[in-house]
Amino acid sequence: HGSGTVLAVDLGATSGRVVASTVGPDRLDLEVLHRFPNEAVPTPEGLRTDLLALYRGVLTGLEVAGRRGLEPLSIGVDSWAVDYGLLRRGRLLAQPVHYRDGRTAAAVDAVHERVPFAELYRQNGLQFLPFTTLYQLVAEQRDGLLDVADQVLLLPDLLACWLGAEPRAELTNASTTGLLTLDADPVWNTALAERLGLDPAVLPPLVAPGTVTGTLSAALAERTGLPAGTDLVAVGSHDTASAVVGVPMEQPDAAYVSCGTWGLVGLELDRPVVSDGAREAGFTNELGVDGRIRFLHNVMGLWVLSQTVREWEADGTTVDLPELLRAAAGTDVAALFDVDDPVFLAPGPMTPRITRWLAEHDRPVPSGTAAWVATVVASLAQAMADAVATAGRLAGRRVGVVHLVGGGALNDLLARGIADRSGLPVLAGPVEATALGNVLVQARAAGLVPDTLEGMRALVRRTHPPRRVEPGQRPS
Ligand code: LFR
Repeated sequence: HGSGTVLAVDLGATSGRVVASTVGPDRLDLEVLHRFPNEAVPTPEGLRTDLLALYRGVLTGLEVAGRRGLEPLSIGVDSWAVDYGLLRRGRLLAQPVHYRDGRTAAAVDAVHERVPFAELYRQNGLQFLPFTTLYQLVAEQRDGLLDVADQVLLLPDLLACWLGAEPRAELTNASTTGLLTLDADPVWNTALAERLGLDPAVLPPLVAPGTVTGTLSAALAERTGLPAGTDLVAVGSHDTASAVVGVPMEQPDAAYVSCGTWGLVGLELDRPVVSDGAREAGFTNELGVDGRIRFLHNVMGLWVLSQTVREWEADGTTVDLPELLRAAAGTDVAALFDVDDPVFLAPGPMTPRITRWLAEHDRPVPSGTAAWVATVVASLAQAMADAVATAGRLAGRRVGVVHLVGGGALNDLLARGIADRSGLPVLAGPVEATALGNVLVQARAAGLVPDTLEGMRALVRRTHPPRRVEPGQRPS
């Protein structure tokens, strides 16, 4: 294997970045070329994703790469799941609706009337989340918007198209639509789509991660200074699929927590688990790279903390989060709340919702910012530790270690909370697991890294060794 450079575009729920990585036999460097915010826009029509701002961020990142004289072998795009753009004859019809928009409420009932949730779960294996693409599409249908669209493109596939790729649906993200079959060789579930009144013709051809879907357009090569003909590679385009590629798991007893805005907590399996127990526990079977199953539960994640901090900042308080986390570490937690309660899903102030939840459950309400932060982080850690235990129980696996990757790996209070509450060692890092996973799938397509996920994860372990936190360990 030689070495080479690739570019990863990684759009998380709160920020996006363009990173360059040079990959070789013992090398997996990562440099963030450009980072930009991802802020949903509350419009009179509802909550929208600012796709143009994201695209501008991507272009700026590619321009930085061009100015540096980088000659990447390829570019790959990943983003949060489920959201999409509606197109007609290749043109985007409207700003994409943001998954936190409440418009699916009526569609959820309509879908479950036609296909009861238990049956839906047997077909697509997805935990109930009101924003799963199929509910969004049914809402769109009821609003008449699908009448004019001839194609639905998931956001990373749409952005790849704008860079020059063919319109495709990459499998890992396609699995979050709820419209894929659960077979070993998944295909669009056209029968399900039709039962829901959706025309399957709007769904683009599927491609597996690692497929070259086009080359950077001539116009963009010229604009950015990147080589004409740079390949566009479909990666694990669901950010969580890429993150799981980047988790340096070694043994089958490893669980993972991919923690950013969301906390995705579970196991990597060879086959889906769609038992009644898994359905009732809210466990999802999303497709991973190489046909692996991401058997996991969506925990509300750092969203709850970041919205809390935002609320204080909006009230004029200056918040130093690292300082608050240190103060929180020395604070007793009087009560936990259920971070998974759907009341915490929508944007807006958090402490009033948490206060109401605690009052309704006869639990004490924290006072002072440090006690609040301690309560939020402990509640998150508890939900994550519970999900690890449930995943092991449902899949019949003994869990011996928990990997914590993503931005949450920087949060020592969270890492210790998960270790203490699960009784398991936590291996924290890499923080940029998603970008690494994106990079690795491109590097493999170029023949730079081993063929297997195990080989790629060994490279992550050697180049980005995680930090070990034992249960009961005091802050260092
Ligand atoms: C994480 C994530 C989750 C998905 C949620 C909404 O960024 O992709 O996996 O459930 O965002 O798309």
